[in-house]
Amino acid sequence: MVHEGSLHGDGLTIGIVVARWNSLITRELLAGASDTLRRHGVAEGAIDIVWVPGAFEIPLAARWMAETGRYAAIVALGAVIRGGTPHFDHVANAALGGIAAVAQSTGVPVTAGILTTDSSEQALERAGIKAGNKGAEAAQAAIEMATLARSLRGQAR
Ligand code: INI
Repeated sequence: MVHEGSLHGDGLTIGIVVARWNSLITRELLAGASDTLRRHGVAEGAIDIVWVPGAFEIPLAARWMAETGRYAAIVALGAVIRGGTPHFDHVANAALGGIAAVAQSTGVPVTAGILTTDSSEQALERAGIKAGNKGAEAAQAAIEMATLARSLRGQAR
């Protein structure tokens, strides 16, 4: 038997955690994520948005959200830019490693819409200007993982 998630978001409640740092870019990621969720059937009232100061704070807020039991999946949005960040590697690793740890330990999918780029220009390109929108991709992945979880957990042994 083959299991895979669907892109039907109806009935799902999805959390979005988004960093204010580089908000010119993260607002575009948020727009892409929200639009994708709605276009795949997630109800407007079933999307909660949580703002945090920076990407470093995303994992803790994602954990608090996961622990409520309210969300089928959580979308993490941020932009860590090497040019402007002497401690780029630490912030990027803490954010990405942190959300992976939250997903693993809580069982709630947390998908990665966190850009890690060399420049603001590259980040903007990946936030909808030219090379896709990483927020939209992460939103789609959240629906796929939430529906996959539903499918797998619904299976009897
Ligand atoms: N946070 C980001 O989300 N992106 C960045 O590029 C960034 N830079 O450049 O430092 C950044 N720093 C803030 C960090 O995430 C924390 O909010 C801060 O250190 C307070 O804990």
